Amino acid sequence: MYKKLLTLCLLHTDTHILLGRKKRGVGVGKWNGFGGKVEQGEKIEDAGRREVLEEAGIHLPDIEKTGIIHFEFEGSPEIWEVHIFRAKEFLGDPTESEEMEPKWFAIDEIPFEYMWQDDKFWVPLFLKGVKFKGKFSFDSENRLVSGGVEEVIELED
Ligand code: 6OG
Repeated sequence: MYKKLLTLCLLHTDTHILLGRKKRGVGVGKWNGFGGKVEQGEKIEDAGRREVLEEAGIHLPDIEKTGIIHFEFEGSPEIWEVHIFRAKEFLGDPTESEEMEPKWFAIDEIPFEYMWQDDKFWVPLFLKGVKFKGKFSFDSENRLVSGGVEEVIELED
């Protein structure tokens, strides 16, 4: 098993979150936050801000880490460690890219049936404003097999 570091950033206002519909690659067609792989030598937070700029054309002056989730996929030797960030301040308007079609969703209209199956477990904690850690296992067809999240006081960098 080896670990791959990824980021996932959600813009969050008092009433809405910004998601993007993935246009290619793993998770195509699903609504998700913005993010991707952390490059060699890059700070995790900088990787998250870079991905939001690349995928949605938005500059984030400041982001806050809210969760860390480990994902395993049946038949894969990789563990994906995804660092989840909240951005409350942002510069620019969401712009469609080759990777993502962005859209604001009211907090009571989040399209969980068109998102990764783990999201309904941790997005409520994200919205509550607490920190969380979790672990989920998926089968080889990307269906959720097991896992869960819990609230924590502190997260490591
Ligand atoms: P690229 O392939 O675009 O990075 N990601 C997940 N997000 C959720 N909500 N659930 C999962 O369950 C996920 N697995 C990966 C991390 C993939 C992007 O998708 C996120 C990255 O932001 C399995 O480089």
